[in-house]
Amino acid sequence: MVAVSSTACTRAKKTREVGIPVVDLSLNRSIVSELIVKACEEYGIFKVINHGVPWEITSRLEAEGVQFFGKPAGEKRRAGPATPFGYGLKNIGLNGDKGELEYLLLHTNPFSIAERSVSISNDPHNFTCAVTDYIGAVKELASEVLDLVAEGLWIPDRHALSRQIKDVKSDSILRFNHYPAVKNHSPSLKACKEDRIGFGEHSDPQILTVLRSNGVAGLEICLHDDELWIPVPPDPTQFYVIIGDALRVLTNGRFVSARHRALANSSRHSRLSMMYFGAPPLNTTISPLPQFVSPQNPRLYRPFTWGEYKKAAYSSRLADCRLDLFKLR
Ligand code: GA4
Repeated sequence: MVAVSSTACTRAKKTREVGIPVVDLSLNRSIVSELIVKACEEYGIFKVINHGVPWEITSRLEAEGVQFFGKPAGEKRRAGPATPFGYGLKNIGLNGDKGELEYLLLHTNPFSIAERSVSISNDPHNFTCAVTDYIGAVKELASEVLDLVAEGLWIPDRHALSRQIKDVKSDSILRFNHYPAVKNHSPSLKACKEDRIGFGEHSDPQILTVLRSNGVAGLEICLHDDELWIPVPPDPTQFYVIIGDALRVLTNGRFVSARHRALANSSRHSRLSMMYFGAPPLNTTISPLPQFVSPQNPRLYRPFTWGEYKKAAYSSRLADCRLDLFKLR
């Protein structure tokens, strides 16, 4: 089904109604691993249900986010500016990208969370616990997904991928994005929503992202480089897994790292999303795994360390195709 919409204040914009794959983690393991591999090859994103992350852990972290973003602007600024960690308002990254949002970016290192929590919350201990519990639970989910990926791809070492994000020196990140509600909600504002970007088009540099949002829409993905943006329906009780550039490289391009964006909010309600970005330690080499390289499938990327890739990411603009810098052909 194809739905093409245009509004008075935008160029014609195409959207297509496509179902994002849904993977039920409670099903038979070999079926699940096959479904995940297929979703990673065709979409680079899928929804997981029966994921095992307790609702209390998610809702407690969401409450911390709501509390923080509800504070007066001056208080929030105490946790910023984001360089790249901390509180950010409209400025994204270090090279001039902007979006209609505010955010909190945290490294998942426990010491770093405890240190930052002091400028974020009036009850730093509670904040630190909520963040730590959530990271523990989504890291577990991400690791399980990576083990299933390894099984589905017949990677001999079934923990080769999950080990990278479980490492104590892992460079994983937690992000809250807050897209404020639209005040004086009017039909004309709604009509213009497609002109306004909350968080611009990009692919995530890491291995994989576990995304959870409240019930407000906004996330879209672009499939097969074809300019069609597909809305990702919000589902507060479930998680979306998004494949990052590092996993694309490890599979020598067999998996796609989904390009996605968030539209600016056009709702009376705030949109709050929480993303865990699973990454290896900085000195880890990212290189296509041997079983994905053959005379028929020559190596597509030169080896690089995660630290090198991160540096390239922070020297680029959000929409840049950073992986091109590491391509061999
Ligand atoms: C995209 C994924 C994560 O949100 C993020 C982003 C980071 C940032 O906002 O600081 C980047 C962006 C992200 C990729 C290119 C660079 C770095 C902004 C930007 C312009 C935290 C990440 O790791 O890369």
